[in-house]
Amino acid sequence: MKKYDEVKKVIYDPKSDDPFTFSYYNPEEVILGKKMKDHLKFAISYWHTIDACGTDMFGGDTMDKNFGKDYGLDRYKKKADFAFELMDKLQIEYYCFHDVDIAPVGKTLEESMKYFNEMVDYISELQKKHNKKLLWNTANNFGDKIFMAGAATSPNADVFACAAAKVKAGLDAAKKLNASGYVFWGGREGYDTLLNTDMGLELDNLARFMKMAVAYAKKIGFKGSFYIEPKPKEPTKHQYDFDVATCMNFLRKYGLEKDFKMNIEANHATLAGHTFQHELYTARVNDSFGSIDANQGDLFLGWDTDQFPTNVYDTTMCMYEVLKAGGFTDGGLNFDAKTRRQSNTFEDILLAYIAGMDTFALGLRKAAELIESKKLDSFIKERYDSYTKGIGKKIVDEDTDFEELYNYALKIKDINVSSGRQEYLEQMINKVLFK
Ligand code: XLS
Ligand code: CA
Ligand code: CA
Repeated sequence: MKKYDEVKKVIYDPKSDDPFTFSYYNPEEVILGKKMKDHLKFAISYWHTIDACGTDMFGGDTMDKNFGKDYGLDRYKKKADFAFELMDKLQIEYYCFHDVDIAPVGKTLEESMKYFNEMVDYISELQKKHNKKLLWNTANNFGDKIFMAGAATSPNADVFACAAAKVKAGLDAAKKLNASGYVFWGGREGYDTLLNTDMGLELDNLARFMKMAVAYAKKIGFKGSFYIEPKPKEPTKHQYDFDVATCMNFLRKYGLEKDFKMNIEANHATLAGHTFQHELYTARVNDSFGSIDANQGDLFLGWDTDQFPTNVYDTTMCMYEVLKAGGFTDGGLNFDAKTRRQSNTFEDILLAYIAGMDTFALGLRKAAELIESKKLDSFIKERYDSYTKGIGKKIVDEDTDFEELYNYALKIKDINVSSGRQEYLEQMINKVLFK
């Protein structure tokens, strides 16, 4: 197998046995009127790819991503160089980061901001040189011990202020780097026990925080999308942004539903007891589909393992939803995924991204086939046909009431609910996937 440095650029070559080629991802190929690269809008996650070294609860690093012996800013500059070279190799156009991913943390908040701003300038140059774009950035408002009881939902107002300072700096960076979006993932915004929690105040404060972020973005002219990223648990026992439906309820309560779209992560969907498709569909019917964190969990473990996506069934149904939602606008597919602890070489990073990108490319091809065949659409249309005429049409048109329905129902002679044909439909999907 080739060494990392020997792989200059991963290209589409479906007939090749070389594992450092794409078998399904052909960036310029047009599918349903759009190039694959524009359908998929792949991004690398800086935290997993550039920083994470394999540490888990039971053991330390299995990989070295220090890039030499330098400390401080020099090391972070080398990391950034590596990130942009990796994107070139993989033909990936976008990236995503938390503030602490790209710059060292200082002894004070002021020092951290200085490092952060210097690295934003450095990355801004790399972005131009390599012709890359920032899909979204965010603040790590959960790692430091001051955030142990939350950030915007902390019982301590000084913590709220520090969190706000970090998001302000992040929005300034988003504006400077021309990001397409900014993400709010709840971090430690949740609770472990209600015995010490004022849930009403915490939720009100979270909304106040988000309103201030929206106002500041407007003030500085940041035009990207704001996303909220649902997750049911981890790190707290109960997160306030549990799933898409819970987030929608929160946003609507505080009048924020026009300002935020959803960034939906596959592994978070399954942690919430939903399928990935359920979360995407819920966002679509609530006009809140925004962006995707592409990964997969391990259902046997039940925690947030952030694995690279290799399940074609899931990526097919995901891309089906993306196509149904009209495709990405500001959003994209961020690989919020890390190589397994035992996949600890730089070659593994390339192989993991190739697997993830190809799995999504294959999913896109299959989803396009499903859409073009119209089989699912016409089955569903027929199943709900009773709402297109007679009393059903009156229900849909809101042109009836309980009295009319009472009189109507009493006269019905025979009700025949048609078969749901689940097995037939599952077999139909298999034929599209495996023929
Ligand atoms: C953690 C989240 C996080 C967000 C960004 O589980 O996935 O990485 O995507 O803060
Ligand atoms: Ca995520
Ligand atoms: Ca995750």
